[in-house]
Amino acid sequence: MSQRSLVLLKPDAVRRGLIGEIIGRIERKAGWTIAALELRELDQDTLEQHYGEHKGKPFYEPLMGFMQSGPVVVMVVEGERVIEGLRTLAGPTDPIAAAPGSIRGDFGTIVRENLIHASDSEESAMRELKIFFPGLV
Ligand code: YYY
Ligand code: MG
Repeated sequence: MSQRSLVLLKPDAVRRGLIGEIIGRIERKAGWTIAALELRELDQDTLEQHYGEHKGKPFYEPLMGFMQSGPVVVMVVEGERVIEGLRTLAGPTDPIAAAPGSIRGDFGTIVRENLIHASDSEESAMRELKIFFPGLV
């Protein structure tokens, strides 16, 4: 079942020089391909659409600030069960709870600075792909 997922490599990943490391892990998964890739600075409006489900939560405003603290790699990854697979590759939201071997488990300590976003369901993927790549879907 081929799918598409929206992936963000967050400002901490870019600042720390981990783009190559993270993209390398994604590229090495059999049959997965990068369908789009761009370095972008995200504006408030785009981020409000993307993280709308979290509006009002205590971490929302700091998250908005963090996501605008530097450029982000915006990607579309395509392939077999890529939505679930990327969530596994990333690890759980809290990097300290994430297993070594996962991206968050290997490189993160702080929840907000957890390096990567990947769509959590087909519905989220459709919604997020439209926000970041309106011409693609
Ligand atoms: O989908 P995922 O990124 O794993 O987590 P979400 O629960 O959707 O939260 C989005 C984003 O918000 C998370 O990647 C870090 C940040 N965040 C936070 O800073 N503090 C929390 N307690 C929960 C989430
Ligand atoms: Mg999420």
